[in-house]
Amino acid sequence: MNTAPTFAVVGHPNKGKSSVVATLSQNDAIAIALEPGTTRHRHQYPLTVDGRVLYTLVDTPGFQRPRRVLEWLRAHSLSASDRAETVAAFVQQHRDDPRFHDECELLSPLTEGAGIIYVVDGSVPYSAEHEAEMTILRWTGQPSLALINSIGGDDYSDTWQAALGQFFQVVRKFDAVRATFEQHLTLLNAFGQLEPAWEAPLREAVGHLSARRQQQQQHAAALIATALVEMMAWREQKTLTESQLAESSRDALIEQLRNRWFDHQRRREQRLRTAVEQLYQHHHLQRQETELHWHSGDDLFSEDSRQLWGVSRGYLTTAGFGAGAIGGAGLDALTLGTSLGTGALVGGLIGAAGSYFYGDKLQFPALRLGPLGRGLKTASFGPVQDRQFGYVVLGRAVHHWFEVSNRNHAGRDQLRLTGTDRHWLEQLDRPSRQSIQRVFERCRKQQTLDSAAVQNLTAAIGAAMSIYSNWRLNPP
Ligand SMILES: Nc1nc2c(ncn2[C@@H]2O[C@H](COP(=O)(O)OP(=O)(O)OP(=O)(O)O)[C@@H](O)[C@H]2O)c(=O)[nH]1
Ligand SMILES: [Mg+2]
Repeated sequence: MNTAPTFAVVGHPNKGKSSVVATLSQNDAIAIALEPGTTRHRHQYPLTVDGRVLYTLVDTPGFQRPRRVLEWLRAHSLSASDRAETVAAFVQQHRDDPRFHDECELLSPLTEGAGIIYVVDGSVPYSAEHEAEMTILRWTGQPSLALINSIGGDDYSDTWQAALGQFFQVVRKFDAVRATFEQHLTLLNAFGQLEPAWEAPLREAVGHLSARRQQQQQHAAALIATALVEMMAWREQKTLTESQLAESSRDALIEQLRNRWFDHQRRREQRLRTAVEQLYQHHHLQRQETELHWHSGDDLFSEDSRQLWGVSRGYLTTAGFGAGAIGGAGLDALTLGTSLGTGALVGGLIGAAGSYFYGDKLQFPALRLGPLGRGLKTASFGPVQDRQFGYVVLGRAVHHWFEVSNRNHAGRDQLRLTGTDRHWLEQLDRPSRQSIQRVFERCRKQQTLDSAAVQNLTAAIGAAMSIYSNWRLNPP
């Protein structure tokens, strides 16, 4: 079996070393901050897939006294052949010397065999003060790669490129905070070229990471499918005795169940968000998103949500339902049945007017009492009858998945989810549309779902995710 390589990320203080470590180890728990000196000690971050370490990154503090170190090295080296040993001797002798604490921390992993990832800021001009530290790194004799990470807006990468080329085997531009997954893989391949012993393990690492990314997408589709089915089919229920029913006002009962139903849907959507974030190892993500919300007083989504995420009549027609089928109640509100039998669903017939899609003002059907069973009644609210509900939830979920799956683990800014144009889903192929719509209809009518229907739904969501990615990565 191949041994997994280790890379130490080194450089000046505050140039994005920890950001590079976070990106390449896909770990969003690493401290990254504006203040220089954020990283005080070396720390190893392995990247594991299925319990197997593919490679390890070592985060280190920045150089503090490189010229003094170089002076010492020069004074103690007899010839070019003993340079690596001289660096090791320096670390050995200065381990407890507070003046060289940071240098010892960053040089130790190199003396133990780690490869070098040297990080500079390409948005500030090159200066010769870096030459001492670059010389020290060259003395270690380890395989080396330099990354030009631009923190500010200016670009001095050409002069950096020329200077770094004198000291490092490979020089690349790499945006520590915005690098994509593909750029991450490209870097691993470049490292494989540096050191023959690393070629095979890094090629395997690229293979494992790519395979995991595909599995993550499938897993995310399954998470979204499960949440959608639960949300579409959700009913809020309350069992009442006949006398309780007689005492409670019908409006208050509806209000109570309706609020519970909305709360449940919001919480369920949040749970889906967290599950997708965990899947992509974003454990500390700050997210801002408008909650699923409805106009108070009626049960339809706000016009905004519809505009952003709803589908058109044309879409629904091709999903296997005539345009005439689109009209319908928002929520099929309150049903009353005995606690022993299933609730008799009260179909609400709603008049249509005004809204962009079908604009019904929801009216609750008259309360209907089922036959008495031991004096108990079950009042239930839901499932949702608004056919756009599922599309709004789906659109929001796919958008969130896209942002999370493409988010770099060095990002510490808030993830703000705002809407996008709704027409992307309309590129979905007809069989996928039908798979989605079929499940929505079965949930709406409280019919049971077989596993094949859920699998088809998952596959259709997978197709929707690909369309959305394509549309975002290659805008028309
Ligand atoms: N805009 C932008 N900011 C970056 C980039 N890379 C790093 N930063 C910011 O620069 C600051 C320093 O980043 P760190 O990754 O903590 O740098 P470091 O080299 O580990 O710093 P020390 O541990 O203090 O030596 C942080 O505020 C980062 O968000 C980048 O590519 N673009
Ligand atoms: Mg750091």
